[in-house]
Amino acid sequence: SRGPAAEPTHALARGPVVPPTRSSEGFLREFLRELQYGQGVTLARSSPNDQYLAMARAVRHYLMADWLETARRRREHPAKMVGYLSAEYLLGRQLDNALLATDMVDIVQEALAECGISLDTMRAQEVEPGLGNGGLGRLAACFIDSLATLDVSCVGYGIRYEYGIFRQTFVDGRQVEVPDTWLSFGNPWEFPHPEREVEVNFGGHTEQYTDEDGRERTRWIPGWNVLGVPYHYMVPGYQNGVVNTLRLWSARATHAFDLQIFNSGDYAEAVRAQTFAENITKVLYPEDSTPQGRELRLQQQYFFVACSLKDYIDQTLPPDFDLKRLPDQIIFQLNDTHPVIAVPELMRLLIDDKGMEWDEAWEITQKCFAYTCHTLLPEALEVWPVELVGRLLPRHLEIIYGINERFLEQVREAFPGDELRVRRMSIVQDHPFRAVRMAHLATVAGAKVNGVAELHSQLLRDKLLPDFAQMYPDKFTNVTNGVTPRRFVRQANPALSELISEAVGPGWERDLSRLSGLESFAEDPEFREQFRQAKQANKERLRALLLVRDGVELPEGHLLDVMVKRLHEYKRQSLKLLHVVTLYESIRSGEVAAEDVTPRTVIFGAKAAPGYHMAKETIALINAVAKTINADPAVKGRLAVAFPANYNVTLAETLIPAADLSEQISLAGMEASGTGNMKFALNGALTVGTDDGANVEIRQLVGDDNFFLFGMSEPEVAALHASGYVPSQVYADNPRLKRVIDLIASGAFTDGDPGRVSAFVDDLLYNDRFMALADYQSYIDVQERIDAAYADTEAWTRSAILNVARAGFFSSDRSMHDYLDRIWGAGIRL
Ligand code: BZD
Repeated sequence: SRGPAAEPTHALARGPVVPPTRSSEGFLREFLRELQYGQGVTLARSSPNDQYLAMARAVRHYLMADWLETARRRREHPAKMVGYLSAEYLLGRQLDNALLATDMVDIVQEALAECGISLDTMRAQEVEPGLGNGGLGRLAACFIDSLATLDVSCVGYGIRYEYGIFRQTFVDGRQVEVPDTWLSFGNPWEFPHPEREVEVNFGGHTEQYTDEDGRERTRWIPGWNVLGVPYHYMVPGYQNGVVNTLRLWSARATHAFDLQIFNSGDYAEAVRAQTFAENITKVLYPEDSTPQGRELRLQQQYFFVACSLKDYIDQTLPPDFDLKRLPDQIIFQLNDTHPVIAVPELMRLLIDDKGMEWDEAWEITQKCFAYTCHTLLPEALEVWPVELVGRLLPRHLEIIYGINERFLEQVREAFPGDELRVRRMSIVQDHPFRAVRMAHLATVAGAKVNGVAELHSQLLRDKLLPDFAQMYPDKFTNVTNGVTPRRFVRQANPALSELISEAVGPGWERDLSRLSGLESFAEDPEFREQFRQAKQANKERLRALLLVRDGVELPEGHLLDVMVKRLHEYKRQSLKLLHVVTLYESIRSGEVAAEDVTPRTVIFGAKAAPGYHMAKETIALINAVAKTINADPAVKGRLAVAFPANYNVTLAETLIPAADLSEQISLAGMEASGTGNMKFALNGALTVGTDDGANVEIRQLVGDDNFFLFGMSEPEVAALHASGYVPSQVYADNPRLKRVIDLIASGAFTDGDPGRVSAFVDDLLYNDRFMALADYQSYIDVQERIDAAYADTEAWTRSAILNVARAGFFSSDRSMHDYLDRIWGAGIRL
């Protein structure tokens, strides 16, 4: 039951939630109260962490009335809701986001100044919640931001990992992972709700029984269970009075475990059980593209979707709700296949718990889910061994078989006699081992299936799931990704934001199409000068940060060439490295005079999955090359390489606004979309990129003159594959490339030790799965054009401004409108 036992008698207790006064004095009062009564310290004795926690809580007060009011409004006017199911949310720091959403920066700055505290010091205290690997997790964070800003009813469901993505350090240039202890100094942004805990079952077996009406039924007798405790996070819209909720689940041992302690007297054994339960949400898996099929990961996936469905059905819907109407109330968006086990879970709830018949349950289920695919790499598609699913979730395996049986009947009906097709499409594969193909399950169950950029959605239909596209042509659609302009322009780039506001007026943060108003300013020399000054200010801010953060001294006046993203062979950091070594070699060999070279600093940022050997070798080689080049007086002032460790959202916010050149150089047909590419364009960097993912759309919008395209197109890549690609031949035929690879192979960057580079070199020469060598010459050529283009300052600035003016499409607000139009359908109110 909720609410007080008796009607309150005092007016204060009856009244609405009163937000604190919006003034620096009002904030000061909240801050000091939190410091003294919350933290239990005086200002004089408080540490920066005390101050940060107190001020974060004080900021939170200004969102609370809106949060409660948004929840009340959504309860009283029930519109269809989006349940965003994602195993990852790469949120980034919360403080600035909250200050911006409440428009409190100036007020807070003034109040803190009265205490002798700098806002920047407070900002630096926060450890970002790194509950994601990369693009997929960051996309989820952008989407919930946009849904709040658009006042769409949405709950984000996910996992509260105790340890997020590892902190990357370098030891002798090699990546060493350190646990991310983001919770160790306290987390002022979350609200635990232990009273809303739910039970989640695992293991055991199923049995048949006959119910009172004589119907044959199945029940699941679980072997063990854990509790899920929800932690709520505020998701504020941008200065619009809306605050949605992100609900992250944390695993606890059940009370049954406590009882075992009591009964068995074996305390140590009982504590082990406790630890076992809590392991489920202990750590984020750092693999971003090669799922390892680990039992704990399937436990995580089932844990969070079981918690979320149960929470929604039992706690969010009214008690007497008729579940036939479920599709009118909610659409669960599946962020990749990670939450797909929710499909058999909903079937189980409807059939076993609510007594529905299969066909009715399936009709409902198919309307409640939609699936977003984020990859094109076949090895990234999740499959779960049947043995494992059967052991962990025996009832779900039966339901999956039931879904598959009926589905394959339909395939046979639609394509009689085509047993090969039946085997290709089956949700359960036999080879190379019996396993559940989660993407097939998602595609069969989902009302819609979408890719994340036009090209990706096309390739999804043509190459990854062609049989399904043939069978269900109307299921497939595209929604091109987007990024939130609040965090990635307004917050990350105040200098540019001010310029934009002066030029096109206020409000562009919520309607990014207004950036088109900048178009004419590209022709205005005075505006161009101001634009350059903003870029310069951002470069200086980056210089200052890297100096204290990494002890790195960036040279001044260089073209800033930035490649930041997860380390993966398909993204081709190796190709960028070949370019760096090419520049170096051409100066060293005297082929070009140092003074004729456009001064350039190349910045890398990338984490490698801890078990991904080649990716870690690449990191070591980048660091080795950087060390050699930065120490060589022959290239001093002309070429520098920096690789700050632990690239994350926080670093991105300073790095991206400072960049001149954005590296988006994946092999065409491999990068589903990319979202960093959008952030760079919106911050006035020019892109050097292949015709891949959302690069295609960026180029179409900003225009060929303002984008540096190179490399093979996807059809060309396919043709080269088909005709047989021999990288060693490319090497043999290109003297420049040969010199570069030979230099690396000689050990010139590894203290004369060729052994440390042989894995890298051999792979390029004899494997090169992602065809870096095939695109090498084209890449070198385009980089030469870039050097020349950068020398023409006015033309470069003009192009940079046009990138900003024409990139408004890449707001995640637009992505959300597209999901509403193409996937979520009517009934979701704006
Ligand atoms: O998703 C990325 C794609 O590689 C990008 O092209 C795309 O822009 C973004 C957003 O759609 N995919 C991921 O980031 N994938 C993962 O992080 C991931 C994590 C766990 C398991 C598998 C993949």
